[in-house]
Amino acid sequence: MAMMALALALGVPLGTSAADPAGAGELVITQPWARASAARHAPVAAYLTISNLGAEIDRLVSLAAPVAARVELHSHKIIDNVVRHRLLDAIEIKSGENMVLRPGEMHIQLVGLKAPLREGQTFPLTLNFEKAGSIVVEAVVEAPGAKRPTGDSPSCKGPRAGRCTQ
Ligand SMILES: [Cu+2]
Repeated sequence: MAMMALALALGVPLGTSAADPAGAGELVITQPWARASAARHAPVAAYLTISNLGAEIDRLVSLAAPVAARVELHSHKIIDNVVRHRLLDAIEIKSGENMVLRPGEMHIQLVGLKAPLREGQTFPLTLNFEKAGSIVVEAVVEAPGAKRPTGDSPSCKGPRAGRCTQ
């Protein structure tokens, strides 16, 4: 109890502890959002920003969402006027870096949607990092062609944040 009171007094989030190894991963995920489905079976892209406040590099190695059969990391390049998406194994986030996934660049692809995503709904998206472990964020669905999120989406702080909506 005394420990909890101390943690609250210091503003330390519960669920993390002072005993955690320093620099083992301090990742902040902000503004997770996705585009609504344009057609019933079309894949949908999702975007977010990963900030590495820790002292060490970390890697986003896989993702999952209950709304889709598969969640992939893609690069986005235009070659001979054709948009090419390439599957990435992982994304590295260096210490102090903000990795921004946004339309026309690196993105998350939701493949095999179980139902079309509708503007205004939210869904949990799990990011699995090599060092920080799993972080679950609640992604907000924006209009089909949206270029950016309309409002402040919920964000989540690692390394062991679990499911969070604040
Ligand atoms: Cu893609």
